[in-house]
Amino acid sequence: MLTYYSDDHHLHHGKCELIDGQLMPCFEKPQRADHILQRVKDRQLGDVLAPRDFGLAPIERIHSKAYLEFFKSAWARWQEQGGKGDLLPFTWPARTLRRMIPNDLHGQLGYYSFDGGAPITAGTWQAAYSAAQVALSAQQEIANGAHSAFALCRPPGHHAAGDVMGGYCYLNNAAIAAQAFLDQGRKKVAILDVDYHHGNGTQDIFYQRSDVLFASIHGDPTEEFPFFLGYADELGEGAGEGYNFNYPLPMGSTWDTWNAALERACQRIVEYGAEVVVVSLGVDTYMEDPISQFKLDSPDYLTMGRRIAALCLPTLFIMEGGYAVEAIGVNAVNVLEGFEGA
Ligand code: Q9C
Ligand code: ZN
Repeated sequence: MLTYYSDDHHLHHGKCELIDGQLMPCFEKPQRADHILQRVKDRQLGDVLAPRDFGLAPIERIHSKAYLEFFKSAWARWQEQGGKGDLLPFTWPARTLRRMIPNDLHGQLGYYSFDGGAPITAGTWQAAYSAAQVALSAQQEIANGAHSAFALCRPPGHHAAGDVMGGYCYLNNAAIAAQAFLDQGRKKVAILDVDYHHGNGTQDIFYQRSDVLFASIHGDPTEEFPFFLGYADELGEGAGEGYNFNYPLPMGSTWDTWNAALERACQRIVEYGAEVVVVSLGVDTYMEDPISQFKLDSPDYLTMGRRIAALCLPTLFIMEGGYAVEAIGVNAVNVLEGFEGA
């Protein structure tokens, strides 16, 4: 399997996030992708290629121009104001407030985000732009006939909606790639989101559409981030009704529970008649993940890959979360090796 990868992810390295009332070093850090790349090489998974540049057009199929313009220029505006640290939001248009777009930088930052987990730094735009190009390059590989490809993306994407960043995510790499398949003539794309967290951004983007089926296995949002989306009764809306499937699982879930949900998700994908599968590949389901509460072990990821391969569909793997940095390479590449039947 070919891997697409860009060193540009190093340009995004946020300092801190707020957890338990304390500023902690960001869990979403460059060493994550470095470890995965190392494992890809150690296991000789296949060649590692630099992305092509498909420009902004395929990104604009998912994200609004206003959002992209804001994201692209936010750091320069912050510098003009003499800003020193990372750019982080602190006020959001929550339930009692109006959804205005104010003039002020921090007002706009609140408008275009849903949490304080997505810091904008000097290189964040370039890193996120390159991650989207990595996803598009791997997508192109499959469009050209490959059975699978791996987009080693960072920062991740599945929490980002059309004009909202959050949860370490800015551009929704999986959604951008799924849309590219459709724009090239495919009619039915399935997105299987195996990250520990619900892919709220991806769900929102495709919620009213039947050309993308979204299935997500994740920590029950009554107990876990992102809290406000990802419940089992969210089945899609309008033309999208019946094309969204959530499998929230209790804290502490082990492989057997997780695997039963995977089986149900795979059945939906088969019933749908998907032509291609995009896997939002988070490995924060791992038992030693520092911010998550599932109990998958490293060999389980081989089994996961094998089950996904049994769908017998062209499969695009897009990297999402996973914060047990030492193990993330083994776990992510195990899915890919399991898929390939290793
Ligand atoms: N600083 C992904 O796995 N945690 N995102 C909330 C606030 C947010 C995880 C703590 C977790 C986001 C792609
Ligand atoms: Zn996650």
